[in-house]
Amino acid sequence: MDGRDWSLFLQPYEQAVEELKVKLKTMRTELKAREDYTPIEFVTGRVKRISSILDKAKLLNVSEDRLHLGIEDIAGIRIMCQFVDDIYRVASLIRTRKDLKLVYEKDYITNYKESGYRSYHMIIEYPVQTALGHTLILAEIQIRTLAMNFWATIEHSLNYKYKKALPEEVQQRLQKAAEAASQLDNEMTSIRKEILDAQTTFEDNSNVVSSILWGIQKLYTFHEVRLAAQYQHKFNEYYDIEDYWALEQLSLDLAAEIAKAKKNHNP
Ligand code: 0O2
Ligand code: 0O2
Repeated sequence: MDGRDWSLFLQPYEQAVEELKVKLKTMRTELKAREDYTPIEFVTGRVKRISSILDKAKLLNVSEDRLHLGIEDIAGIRIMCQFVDDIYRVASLIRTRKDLKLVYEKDYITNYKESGYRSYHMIIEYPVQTALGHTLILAEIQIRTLAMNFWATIEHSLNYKYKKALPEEVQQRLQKAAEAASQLDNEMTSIRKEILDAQTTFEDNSNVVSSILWGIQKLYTFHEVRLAAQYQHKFNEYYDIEDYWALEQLSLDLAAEIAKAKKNHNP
């Protein structure tokens, strides 16, 4: 090991992690305020421990004078999302930012690792202003769902405990558990889709109801009292049994009647 001043070497990484955490947490707050829903659940970050940096350098054959180039996750940011779709939304928001530069991306969701690991990784170049001037560092942003994070956190701690030599049988069970976590994510996505569809249907239904009631009012203004009463009667009948298909037809017929009445009224 050289006589490197580690606290000086790690300082820009510490600063980058702090800055990126603030920026991404702000993005979360901003999206929540603007859209009432945020694709970001929570953000964490860390600077890799010196022992972990040295272990990885040894594993990847990176010499000590090239750590800043060869180890891309000395600064690590992790973004947790509720749904898989949110991960891609967050990735595209990060891609458009002007305060960082994307170096490359790894989609370990579509191409999950043999271990079962799933996450979306973005390696970025980030400018840091230190007391000594401007410097560029590499950082890794991991984007994952809560289920992916649950799995990765436990798998990481088990691997740590067994010093990365997990018995074959345990590895297989972890692969199965990762599959189950992925199925959970898929199920949550489909439940969410159904809720969103139900919301749209609810809005469509209430639009049909208000358009019929407005139309009946309009018939009265054209003195089509009998017709208006007939439509009111049909509306009551369909509304009572919640037949929205019939209400939609009624709304179309009513629009045609109004057009006719308008013509008769102003020939
Ligand atoms: P917050 O917002 O800082 O309070 P190591 O395994 O040695 O590389 P270490 O030191 O064991 O990492 O990490 P630790 O202490 O388990 O976690 C520190 C924080 O960073 C945790 O969040 C982790 O969720 C997160 N984290 C850990 N490893 C990584 C990583 O490789 N990449 C990224 N991007 N984040 C990581 P806090 O403490 O709630 O965060
Ligand atoms: P730590 O302790 O979290 O910092 P590779 O050569 O493919 O093995 P590489 O090139 O370093 O890995 O990058 P990759 O594949 O993008 O992985 C970087 C980080 O992703 C890891 O950092 C982990 O945080 C996470 N990761 C990747 N694979 C797994 C896995 O199978 N299980 C878990 N729990 N996390 C994984 P480190 O430095 O390995 O670990």
